[in-house]
Formats: sequence, structure tokens, C-alpha cells
Amino acid sequence: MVKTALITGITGQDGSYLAEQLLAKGYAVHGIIRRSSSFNTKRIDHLYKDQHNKNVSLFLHYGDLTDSSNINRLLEKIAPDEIYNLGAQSHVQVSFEVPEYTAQVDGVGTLRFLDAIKEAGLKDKTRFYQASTSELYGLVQETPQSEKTPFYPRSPYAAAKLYAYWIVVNYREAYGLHASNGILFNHESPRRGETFVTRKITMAAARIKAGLQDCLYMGNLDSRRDWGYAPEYTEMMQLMLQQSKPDDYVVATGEMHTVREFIEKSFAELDLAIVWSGQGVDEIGQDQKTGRTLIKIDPRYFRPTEVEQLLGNPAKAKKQLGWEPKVKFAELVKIMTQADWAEIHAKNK
Ligand code: NDP
Ligand code: GDR
Repeated sequence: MVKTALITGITGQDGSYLAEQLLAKGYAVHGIIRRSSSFNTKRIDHLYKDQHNKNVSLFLHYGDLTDSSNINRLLEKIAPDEIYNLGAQSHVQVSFEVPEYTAQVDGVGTLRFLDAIKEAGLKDKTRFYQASTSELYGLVQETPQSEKTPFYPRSPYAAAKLYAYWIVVNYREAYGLHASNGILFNHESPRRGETFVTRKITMAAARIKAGLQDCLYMGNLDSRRDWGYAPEYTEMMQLMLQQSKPDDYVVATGEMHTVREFIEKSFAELDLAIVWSGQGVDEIGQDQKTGRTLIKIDPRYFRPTEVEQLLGNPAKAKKQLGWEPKVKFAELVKIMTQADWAEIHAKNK
């Protein structure tokens, strides 16, 4: 029997990897995309076949997490075995600018899906994955963070995701839905959005090396994150929904590094050794060989409330699901930097 999955956020980093993996496993995959005045399907174009062909297994539908009637209609039509709710206004800093919209999409959007499953009578058929986040821990109450660590959100994004987390737990307990939270720590890849810190750094390293950019402007260099490799994390999403019982799992590498270290490693990958001097907003990073300033601080990138450090404890995922990340920090930085370097070369040939 071919399984049917519905993915929200299929055009995003995670959605694109998950779609690839589910198609490779023989699923029929349905994705919700947003209407946009410019193309927003770049990450999944390689998967898409003209719908007039035979053997099509990827289907795209217009929709939005703010539109209940659209969600209800799609659920009735598709009646999926599995729903992966990855769609979100996913940028923490942007959530301070658009807090209400973020709550509508990231918080209430999750409720819209859960309630649609219940009302469509699909609760015994459809399993639900919620893209929960390490941002829930915010001002951390213990280190490392596990499924038992108390939450303390530090942004409108995290507060919206907190609502989503608990409404998943509530629909599971109240109505018996097979609904699980993946509490995923930061995960990155060459498909990462260009305004998230890792990709911003790896693109800048490649552009500076190629002479296309002079300087990289950064925010808080002291933030520490547990960065993993996105395709390994999307595998874990699918694994969670194959379990007989729904549950919540931390997905992380168990390693933590600063933004400053990420910059040093990425630039070193392209033979640029960074030397730091100055402090606070006056801190700069210079090229050891030429003395040229390559990194400066721009306070615009500081957040009203920052999450200073996150470190995950993925012991439960390992013990219960046998999941373990293979790609750790050093290899991740290498994969991303080399991918951006290769892309710049290809473009400027
Ligand atoms: P991206 O920002 O790359 O992708 C977000 C996706 O959500 C895009 O497909 C986007 O569509 C879609 N989307 C945005 N707004 C809406 C809306 N109103 N209705 C429907 N779809 C919408 O995020 P990631 O792939 O990195 O993350 C996937 C999920 O996991 C998100 O929910 C994120 O919050 C969460 N998460 C991510 C982590 C990470 O480190 N990457 C860690 C923990 C959780 P479009 O392309 O049109 O903008
Ligand atoms: P985060 O990721 O907020 O952890 O959310 P991001 O890469 O945006 O920031 C990580 C840390 O780097 C610091 N930082 C900067 N960040 C950005 N974007 N740009 C900068 O110039 C910069 N300089 C320093 C930030 O202050 C922060 O401390 C991501 C998203 O994918 C969420 O959707 C997801 O839930 C969490 O990861 C887990």
C-alpha cells in the first residue's frame, strides 16, 4: 500500500529534504505551497514532474496555514496517512517585527490542522508531526536540554511554537490523535535560508574569497548553538510517525559552538584566517594575512531578547528510535562552505 503524506512548508529547507526522502520510500507526497509573485519552489523543482506524465507522485496545492477552509478541503480530498506540519514564519528576529502574524501561522495554524483531522473523522488514520523547536527552552533552565527541561520562550516565534507544542499534546491526550512533537535543535544545510546565521556566514565566506563582497556584518557572536545537518533531522521526523505510540523527542547533536567559531571554521575552509580584536559592537575580524577587516558588528542584528545558548540531549531519540546524528559541527561547516564556494564558481565561470 502506497502511503500518502501531506507536507506544509514543502518549499522550505526541511520540507524539500523530507519530500525527497518520502518519495524515495515510495510515498505519494502532497505539498502545500503559497502563491507568490515570484517563484518560491526552487528547492523542490528537481522533484516536480508535469502532472500530465504517468507515475506522478508529487502533488502541489495552493494553501496557507492561516486559511482554515483551505486546510479542511485539502484534508478531505487527500485524507493523508501522515501530515508533517513544517510550514512557519520561521525567523526568530523577524517574529519581533510580525508577532501577530507569527502567532497566527506558527501557533493557531497548528490548531487548524489538528482540529481539521478531528472534525474530518481522520483521527484513527492520520498521524501528525509538529515542527517544534529548541527555541522553546529560550532562557535555559538546565543544560543540556531534554524532553523534561522546562520551557521559557524568548521571542514571539518561540511563544507561538509553545502554543503549538501544547495544543499537540492536548489533542493527543483529549482526542487520542497520533500527534508528535519533534523538538529539533538548529539544523542547517546548503539549502538553509540565506538570512539564518550559518548560511549567511558560508555565503559571505565564499563571496569574500571570490572578491564579490568586502565585509560581513554580524550580530551576537557569543550565541551558542547545537547545529546539526538537516537531512538527518528530516529522517527522524518520518521515524517518529512510524512508532505505534505518539511521543515527543529532542533531536540534536549534543555539541555546542559559538557563532564566532562558526565564522572562524567557515573562513578557514577557504584559507582565510580570522584574527579578532576590539570588544562588543567594536569587535572586528581581520584577515591574518592582509590585515583587511572582514567582519564587523551591526547592532541591527541584535535581538530584543536573545537565546544565549542551546545544547540538546538526544538520548531518548537514540534509545527509543535508534537515531544518531553522523554529521557534527566541523563537517557541517565544511559541507555548507564548500557548497557555496562551488555555486559561486559555477555562476562566475
Ligand atoms: P524555512 O523557513 O526554510 O521554511 C518554512 C516553510 O514554511 C516554507 O515552505 C514557507 O513557504 C512555509 N510557510 C511560511 N509561512 C506559511 C504560511 N502562512 N502558510 C503555509 N506555509 C508557510 O524553515 P525550515 O525548513 O528551516 O524549518 C521547517 C520548520 O521547522 C519550521 O516550522 C521551523 O520553525 C521549524 N524548525 C526549524 C529548525 C531549523 O533549525 N531549521 C529547528 C526547529 C524547528 P515559502 O517558501 O513560500 O516562504
Ligand atoms: P535561530 O537561528 O534564531 O537559532 O533560529 P539564526 O541562525 O537566525 O540565529 C542563531 C544565532 O545567531 C545569532 N546571530 C545572527 N543571526 C542571524 N540570523 N543573523 C546575524 O547576522 C546574526 N549574528 C548573530 C542570533 O542572534 C542567534 O543567537 C533557528 C530557526 O531555524 C528557527 O526556526 C528554529 O526554531 C531554531 O533555529 C531552532
